[in-house]
Amino acid sequence: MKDASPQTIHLADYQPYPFRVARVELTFRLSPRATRVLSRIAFAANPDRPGRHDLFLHGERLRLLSARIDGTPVPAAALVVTDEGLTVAAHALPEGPFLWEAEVEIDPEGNTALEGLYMSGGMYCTQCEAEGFRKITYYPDRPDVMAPFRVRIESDLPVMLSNGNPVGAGAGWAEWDDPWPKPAYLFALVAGNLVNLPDRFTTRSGRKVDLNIWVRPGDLDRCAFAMDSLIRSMKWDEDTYGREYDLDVFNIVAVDDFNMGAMENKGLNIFNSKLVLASPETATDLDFERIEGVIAHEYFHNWTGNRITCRDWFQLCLKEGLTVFRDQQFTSDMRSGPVKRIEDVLTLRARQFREDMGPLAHPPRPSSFVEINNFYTATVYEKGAEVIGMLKRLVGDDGYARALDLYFDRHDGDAATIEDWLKVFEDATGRDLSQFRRWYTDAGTPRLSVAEDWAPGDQGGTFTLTFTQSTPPTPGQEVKPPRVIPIAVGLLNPNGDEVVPTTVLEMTEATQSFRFDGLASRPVASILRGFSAPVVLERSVPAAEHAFLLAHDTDPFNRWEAGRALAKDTLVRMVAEDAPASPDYIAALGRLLADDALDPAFRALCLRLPAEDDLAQTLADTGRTPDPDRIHAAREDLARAVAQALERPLAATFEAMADGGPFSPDAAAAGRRSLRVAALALLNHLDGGARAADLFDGATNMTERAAALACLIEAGRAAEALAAFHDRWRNNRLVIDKWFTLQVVHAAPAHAAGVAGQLAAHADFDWRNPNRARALLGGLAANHAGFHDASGAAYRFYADWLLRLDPVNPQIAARLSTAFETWARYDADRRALVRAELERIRATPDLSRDLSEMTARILG
Ligand code: 0A1
Ligand code: ZN
Repeated sequence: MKDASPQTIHLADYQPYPFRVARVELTFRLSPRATRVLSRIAFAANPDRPGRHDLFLHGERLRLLSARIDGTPVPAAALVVTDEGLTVAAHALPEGPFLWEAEVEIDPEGNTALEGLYMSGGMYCTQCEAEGFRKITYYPDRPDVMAPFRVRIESDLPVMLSNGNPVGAGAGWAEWDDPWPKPAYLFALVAGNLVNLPDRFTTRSGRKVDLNIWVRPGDLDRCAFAMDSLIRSMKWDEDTYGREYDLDVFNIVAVDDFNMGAMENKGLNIFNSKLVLASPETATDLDFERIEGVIAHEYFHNWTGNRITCRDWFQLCLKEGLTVFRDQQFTSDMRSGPVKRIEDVLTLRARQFREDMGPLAHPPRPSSFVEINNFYTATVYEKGAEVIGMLKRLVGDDGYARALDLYFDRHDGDAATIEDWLKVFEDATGRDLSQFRRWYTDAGTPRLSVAEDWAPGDQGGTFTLTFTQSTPPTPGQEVKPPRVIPIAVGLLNPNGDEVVPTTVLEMTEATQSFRFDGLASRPVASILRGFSAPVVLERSVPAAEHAFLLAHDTDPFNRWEAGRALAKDTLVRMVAEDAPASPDYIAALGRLLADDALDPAFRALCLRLPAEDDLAQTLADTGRTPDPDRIHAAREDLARAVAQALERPLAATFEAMADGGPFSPDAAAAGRRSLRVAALALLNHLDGGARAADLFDGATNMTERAAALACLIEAGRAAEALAAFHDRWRNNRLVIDKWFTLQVVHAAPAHAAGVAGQLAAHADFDWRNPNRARALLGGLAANHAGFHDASGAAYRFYADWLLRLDPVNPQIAARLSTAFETWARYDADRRALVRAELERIRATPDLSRDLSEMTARILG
């Protein structure tokens, strides 16, 4: 909705809602352009807000047909209706409990923003988080107002679903009852011509739960992996957290038009179809892993989010950080712990560090916002999870388990806060967490530097590590007091044996020293093992020490990190000093590649060169202006140098990792494929796409076929393959999304905007579909040198599309605008080009609240 003067909402202004809702009954008469919604809401005074109050109900884009209180129409003089809701004057309200009844009309087909009730491929579906319910009916649409819901759906569609348990159905109607009080953001309704994959789960106390995955008729053969993931998630949450499911049915629905990944509505999760549908031919291993993780994430929300929800949207990381942490633990248990940790840190650095170091930096628990949809960020999700990981490290596994038991006991049924969360840790463990709380309230990524001192002695030597922390200012937060930082450290002696196993040092001061006595010789320190805190470790050690750790560290994360440091060192020197690729780095990589004792997935991660955006950030951090073209060239040069030096072992690996047997999506098989395609990507620099062409023709799974196609695009010989790929998959939207993305991501930088322009004119570019818009625009933003091409063509193209998307789907436009968040890193010419585009966006009349907040913050 257009909003002339968007208001800033402040955490400090929180007040409880003046009324409680005892019960909600809704009837939906579905019709694409004119759905009728009848509501009956039982209100009573809230003792936490004494006094007499007006009744305010949120409501947007609703046509109010009638409103009654206790059966009597509300007098016009007592009712004020605005674009944001309605108010009934206190004097028109009965003194005791009362029943509100209203009828409204809404237009699901005209709802292109995909918030509230909308249509996707002929089916009705809803998205109510964060504030979509107010587009369905008048209601106190805030998470601290919780109530049981009963829902009746009337339509001639064969499948009609809502939250809770089914309580009745007949010709043209179905009724659902959800006994668990919930906030409106967890409401859901789906109706359409759907088919289901059914299954059954018996909980540990013996409750039989009917499970269903609902999809469009042609998609039924691609649901099995999602169902398997759901069953494993349910079992894992019982085994690991003692959490059991609490309804008779659990439904998942896949929809093609969805703004985010998925949504945890009580008993009726709604998913972006890309996070449900998978077969070996259509989904990559990464898709399989994401499906497993997101199915788990949404399921885990049943306790961390639904049974215990958030008091207000400032507390979003209470449910999201914890649920991400839980889904990370799950994936780690299902697959490889070390590989998962490396993947998570790669994502954290690529998304959250980038956010934290730019104009959009905010704390995991922000204290103000204009549009809450703009705060579903990497900081709230991923950093929110890291903060919980640190808590667990500080209080230990037992302390964590006790605190979580207390959290579920004490707060079941509550709308809770971060303070409640920290209090259970304090009460369960006796620790004072007042300093730790800064991780929630302060933005920015701390920098941690370290000095080493070695003093030999008769009784053995003393090794001292002195750490210094500082956090650069972020918007609105100039001064950053020191935080508690758990620093996991291990010490190795020069022959590679571990002399001090992993120890967690607790840093609380700005500068602090830690001593290790009685050592026979000066050790090599392995610092921040397992990435024990989300900080930037600033440590300049000789390349030989990184090589030593790459060969000997017993901590798999730091072993990988050492290789990464070598790769970054050589790349930075190639960019900044025109240095040649480091032969030492390449030799170390060769030793790793040949080490068959190492997990193939781990070796694949080591072969993956640092991303161009990561290098740009590193250069900017060290006071240099990143040149995207030079960065791109250096990365290509390094890949070629690695391929030349390691051609034989890479070729042997490529062959050895070929899949003989039937496809399995499990971690071991996926790890082999990831190593195979990592080798292919390097060899592609030597063979001009020859191997890729063979693999493209012969591949039996999408991981290999998509990797081969990417190589062919990079080698400039993909025309035929692209046509064949499109031809084969023209009816599969998810695969065609990949076809769009691959072409822009792998386009030569100078042509990226041109390629994107041609694709935008393609008949399949259905830009109103969020996945398709993201496939093309997100792909362009991911092509670092292409997006930042000096001509400014990509900036202009991208801004044009943001402006086109904004009136149709503001949430998507606002999310995509984060491509510009790093603009201040670059040279004056590029900065001027980006600024001009952002100013052009800002000056556009009727911009959404979402996009106007984002452009204002990015411009700073
Ligand atoms: N709570 C969901 C994500 C989600 C958030 C917002 C949405 O619309 C604005 C939709 C979904 C999750 O964490 O999975
Ligand atoms: Zn979530």
